[in-house]
Amino acid sequence: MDTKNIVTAKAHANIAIIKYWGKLDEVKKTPLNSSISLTLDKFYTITSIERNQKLSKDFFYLNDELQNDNETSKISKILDYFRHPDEKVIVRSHNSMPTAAGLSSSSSGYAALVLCANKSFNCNKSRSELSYIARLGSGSACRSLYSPVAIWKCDIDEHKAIAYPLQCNIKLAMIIIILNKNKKEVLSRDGMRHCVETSTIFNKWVTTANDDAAKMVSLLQTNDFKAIGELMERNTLLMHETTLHANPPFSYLNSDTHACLEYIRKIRQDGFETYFTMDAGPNVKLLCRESEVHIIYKKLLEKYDESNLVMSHLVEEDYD
Ligand code: 2P0
Repeated sequence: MDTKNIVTAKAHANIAIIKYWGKLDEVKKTPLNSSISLTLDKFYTITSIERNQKLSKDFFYLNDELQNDNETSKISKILDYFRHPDEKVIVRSHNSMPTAAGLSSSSSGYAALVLCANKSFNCNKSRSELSYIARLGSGSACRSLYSPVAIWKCDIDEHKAIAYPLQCNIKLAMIIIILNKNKKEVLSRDGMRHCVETSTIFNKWVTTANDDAAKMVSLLQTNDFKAIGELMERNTLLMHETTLHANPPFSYLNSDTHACLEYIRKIRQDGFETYFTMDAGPNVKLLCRESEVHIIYKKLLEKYDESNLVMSHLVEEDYD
């Protein structure tokens, strides 16, 4: 009998245009607000699972580096939704982007893991079940099961939320400006919890973000790029403001981020219509109309080195 087999799956990272920031339930990762994201073709994780009956524990390699017990146990907990717990495996994941630098590698990581486990253990789980399990690893991962645009819709009265693809009538793309490839100092999970617990403007954030998500759903049906971009920027800046009103306050953004935002505002006045967003790190992501992304990329080359810019289109898969 063959004791060894390997299967592989790929999933893409997503960048939120309306941010998920705050949980009602830390274990189920029920969000306090709805979020909306774009699934990017250039940022992805490829994961393989090797089933081998001779193993007595799980092994997890990330970018060829063996991970410690703590990191491996996070993966094992997700695999337990698919397998008999006695069955141990070797998981190998490769990210196309720097890990843990606010470039959403955890979203594609957990999405690739559930897709791969579903195949490896012949589970036949539906995409919405996979999305739910991925979210238990990392909240934003539930959106990476859908493309090109996903919503993670929150029903706060029912204490639940589900992700699904969102209708979008405008062609969008993103340019990532990598200002810092290092691991972030405050993990998004810790920063989020700290803001929920101490930020004096957190209630305002939750109410506004839920309103923003509803508005964005409508705007994505239109061709009003200016309104989409401005709403994304307002939502981003309010999310980052919650960190400044936490106790103690902190920020994911640095002086390079602020200089970049100033530059973006300036080129926008010159007719390069692009809007910024930032996550749990200093890097800046720019929203562009797909038809203008090359012109904006070329403009950015006047200020940034090619090695720090990534132009990304959206993943065009269509899911049932
Ligand atoms: C987002 N972020 O919507 C927001 C914006 C960061 C800023 O989702 O604790 O790694 O695993 O649920 O998904 C990053 O947080 O957090 C994130 P957990 P996750 O993309």
